[in-house]
Amino acid sequence: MIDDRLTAALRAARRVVVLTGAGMSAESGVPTFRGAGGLWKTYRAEDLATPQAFRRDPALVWAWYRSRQRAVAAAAPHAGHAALVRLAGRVPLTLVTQNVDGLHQRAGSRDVIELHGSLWRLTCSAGCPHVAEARPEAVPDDDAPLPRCVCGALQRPGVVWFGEQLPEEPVAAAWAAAADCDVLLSVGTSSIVYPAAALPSAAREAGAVIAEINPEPTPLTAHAEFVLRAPAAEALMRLEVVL
Ligand code: BV8
Repeated sequence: MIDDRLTAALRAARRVVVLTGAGMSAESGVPTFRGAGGLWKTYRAEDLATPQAFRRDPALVWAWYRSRQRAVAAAAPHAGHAALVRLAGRVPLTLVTQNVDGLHQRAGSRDVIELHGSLWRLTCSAGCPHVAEARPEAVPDDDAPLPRCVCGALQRPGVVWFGEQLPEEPVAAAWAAAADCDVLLSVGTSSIVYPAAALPSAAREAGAVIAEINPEPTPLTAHAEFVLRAPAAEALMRLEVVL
């Protein structure tokens, strides 16, 4: 299952970047965006994950994010998250995630680079610097009053919506790591949302080899030297065995 050349590349790596997507959370029971039963199957991204959607109907957008907060609060990190924590003790690993659910951190991963923000962060829709943290044990009901910032404006989910710039610091850290890595491991992402989907190209340009863990092919597959056609937990635990 694990190509010896991948094992050798990981063992010799000065730095390994792991990029995760919603598929990394799937085995925790958190629905992906585009897969069967995915979130975008029920809703259209542009109807919910955009500033326009929030301006148009903040109550609908908050209801969607509150339902996702409840789903994540009820979920637990799986064996793949735990394997990744242990792998970080064996190889110099930088973890970059597109996920906003915080499951990597709950599993014990540290210094997680969150490209798309966090489901648990509340920021000000009017742009003031006040940031608050949502409490997983106390997610408000869908019809509860919408949260307000200390400045009086509505608070919004602290995630990156379509059409919004990604936060500068995480992007700079992720691209610096990709430019300096020997292996980039893409786990559980459809590799279609940019600029995150461009991170593997930055690693390849710097001479890294690409490995993809995904039960399905993606646009990255053709550019990956190694493809582990398996769910994240199984593949990451197999990697842990050989490293
Ligand atoms: C930007 C946070 C530019 C919110 C997300 C038209 C208008 C506007 C923008 C665009 C446009 N056309 C293109 C764009 C750019 C756009 C984009 O890329 N769109 C795509 C759809 C084409 N990008 C943006 O808008 C970005 N910003 O470009 O700004 C700009 C420039 C100047 C000035 C201003 C702005 C912002 C993108 C971030 C959007 N936010 N999420 C929230 O969570 O609600 S995106 C959302 O999709 C997730 O965050 C996730 O990160 C991302 C990608 O999804 P995946 O993680 O890959 O999940 P997916 O369901 O797609 O795939 C799951 C995979 O897992 C599958 O492959 C499946 O096979 C696999 N899997 C399933 N089970 C398992 C598994 N793998 C392993 N194990 C398993 N068990």
